[in-house]
Amino acid sequence: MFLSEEDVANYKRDGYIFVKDLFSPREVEIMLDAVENDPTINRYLKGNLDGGGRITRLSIWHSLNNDVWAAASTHPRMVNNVRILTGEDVAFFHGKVMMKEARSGGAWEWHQDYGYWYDQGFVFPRMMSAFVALDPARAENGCLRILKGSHKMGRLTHGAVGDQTGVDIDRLNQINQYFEEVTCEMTPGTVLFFDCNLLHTSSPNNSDYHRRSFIIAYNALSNPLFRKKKLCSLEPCPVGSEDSILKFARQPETVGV
Ligand SMILES: O=C(O)CCC(=O)C(=O)O
Repeated sequence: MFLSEEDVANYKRDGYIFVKDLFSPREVEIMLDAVENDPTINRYLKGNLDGGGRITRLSIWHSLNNDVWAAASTHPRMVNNVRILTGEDVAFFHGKVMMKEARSGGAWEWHQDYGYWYDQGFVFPRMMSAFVALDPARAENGCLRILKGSHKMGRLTHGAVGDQTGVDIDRLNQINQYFEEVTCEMTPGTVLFFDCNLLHTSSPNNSDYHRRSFIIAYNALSNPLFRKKKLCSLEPCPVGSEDSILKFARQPETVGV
């Protein structure tokens, strides 16, 4: 479950790496149960309009609480891989559950995460996201699409698109010919680790299938924040136990028939 030197080299070259089945079906089942029943989700829920006027719903928080989301964010399979890819210790920045419900979930415009985070005062782009598929993610239900290697351009200019922050579309139309577009179809439990300057987007979900995911953002400990309001922890992300997610099971294990 831990990434090799070759994986790290591929991540640096491409700006992303998939780890298939990083979380087990049972761990995913517990997280999906929490999407539907954990009050944290409703407490931090908000809706943003995409460029086409559709709502993208997400729930986002900036601290580790006593819940399954903290267990997943601090899980050794997660934190140790983020440390391996970053090459140093990391802090937890935020966690968010992306809803992308069947027939209603809106799009995410082309952007780099550092297009958002730069303005929050992070000095260097030493940051990454770990995208955990909770439902099967496919082209038809609006899975993530990325431009392989685009992180190497550094941060591009971003502006407002609906309620979102999107990359300058004229520039995108000029540069996209230089990169391969990868459609990130993922099975539940698979994790996509990606660099904060990797360009990515997703289409609306017009299908009959939800495409929910949990995304955790981490910041390298060596990356200072110059704003007084510190949205990100400055401490090393704690590392939990191997069975930490299972402790949040509310229901008996589903027995296959
Ligand atoms: O979940 C998605 O479709 C897009 C998410 C995204 O772009 C982000 O969190 O930066």
